[in-house]
Amino acid sequence: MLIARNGIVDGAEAEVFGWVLSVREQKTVVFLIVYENRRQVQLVIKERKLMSRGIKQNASIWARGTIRTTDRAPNGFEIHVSSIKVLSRPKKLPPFNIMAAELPSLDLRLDYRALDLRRPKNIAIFTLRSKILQYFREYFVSKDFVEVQTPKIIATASEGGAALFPLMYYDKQAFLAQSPQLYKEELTMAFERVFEIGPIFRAEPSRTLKHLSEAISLDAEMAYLNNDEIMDVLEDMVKYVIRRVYERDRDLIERIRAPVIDLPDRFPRYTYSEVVKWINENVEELQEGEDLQAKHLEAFGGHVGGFYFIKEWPLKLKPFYIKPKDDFYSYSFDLMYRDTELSSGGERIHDPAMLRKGLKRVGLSPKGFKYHLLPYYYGMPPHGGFGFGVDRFMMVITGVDNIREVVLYPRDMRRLVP
Ligand code: AMO
Repeated sequence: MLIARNGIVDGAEAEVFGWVLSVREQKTVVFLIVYENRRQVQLVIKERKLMSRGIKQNASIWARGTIRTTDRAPNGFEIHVSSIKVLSRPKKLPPFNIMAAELPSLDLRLDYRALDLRRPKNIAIFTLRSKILQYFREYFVSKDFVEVQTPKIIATASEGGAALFPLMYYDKQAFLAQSPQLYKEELTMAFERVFEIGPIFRAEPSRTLKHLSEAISLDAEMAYLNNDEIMDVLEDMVKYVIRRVYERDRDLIERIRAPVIDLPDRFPRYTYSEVVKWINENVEELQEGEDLQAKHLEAFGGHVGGFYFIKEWPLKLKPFYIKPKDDFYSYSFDLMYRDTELSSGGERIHDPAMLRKGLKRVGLSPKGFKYHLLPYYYGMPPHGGFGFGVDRFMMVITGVDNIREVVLYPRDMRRLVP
């Protein structure tokens, strides 16, 4: 907390509470870079008796002094210290220097995550993450959506049975929610347009750079829109947020050294069949109906470049609630950035008899979905929406190649602490 009387002007008195990022000692002067509220402030100590306080990296301090404006300091000013107190001294030598040019392994950094988060790049990444969440909300509020929170302890699967975390709910079996899917669909009955930003839990035995056991999903669901109109909303949302970041947060982007993303006028939209045809011509033989594998998406994503949609997937590759287009294809889409899937969505079935058929198609029992099927008999509107991976989007925006870098305390197959 910087308290500057009369603002940041040369000669004004200021007080700082913060923690020490670095200490640079010279013969007649000590420079401290202190983080106060995620911003760097340079403190200059010239008085001998203050210099001998033994202030180290990571200590929390209070200081008072006079502001001097200068181009040499971060943010254009430094504080010439007249009094300084250590409020908390590190008790141990840290396992790594948060200012080191060479990074320790991600595993070691995650073991000491709270300390690792003090690295300037991390402070920038997670400040940006917070801003981005704010921009998502801004977008949805401006489009008249209602923000909702749906239960995370649930009784039935939504994305298929395999990837659930079971738990005991008093004397019953329950699960952690894989997605707000069924609730957000039901909520279109009353609210027409809803969105939620919350955790999704996936017990996927995958050890990739893009999968977590607990991820943050931005889910939107809207009544009365068709597949292409839903893609329009998703595309508009992504563009809004990226433009906002480049308008407002250039400093954070620079500190992260993130690549600047080109936004085309329109994200290209390919049907699944068009992609399969391209794979057959350029990569290897692939049958209609087979899922696209990582190597296919790498090749196709490399060919297209940035953002693009793959739409109208075979029904058999999509969950039970997706609306069939015909016997083989569906009204569905994935939003991709190169080879990374950022979002999937589509139109949904709103007829109860068809929904029962959908459940049976994937081997789920309509009995288990009794409470979800109920509202469908009372005038469920046609609706659709998407789930968008916030952590994956952060990977794209920051240019990191491991999803764990953009999550405060990642959860994966091997990590449950801290
Ligand atoms: P899906 O399962 O494709 O769709 O998830 C939507 C988006 O969430 C992100 N995501 C993940 N991110 C990190 N780790 C994971 N394990 C993980 N799983 C998913 C991805 C993905 O594109 N109910 C549908 C959405 C809908 O139709 O509205 C669903 O959950 O970015």
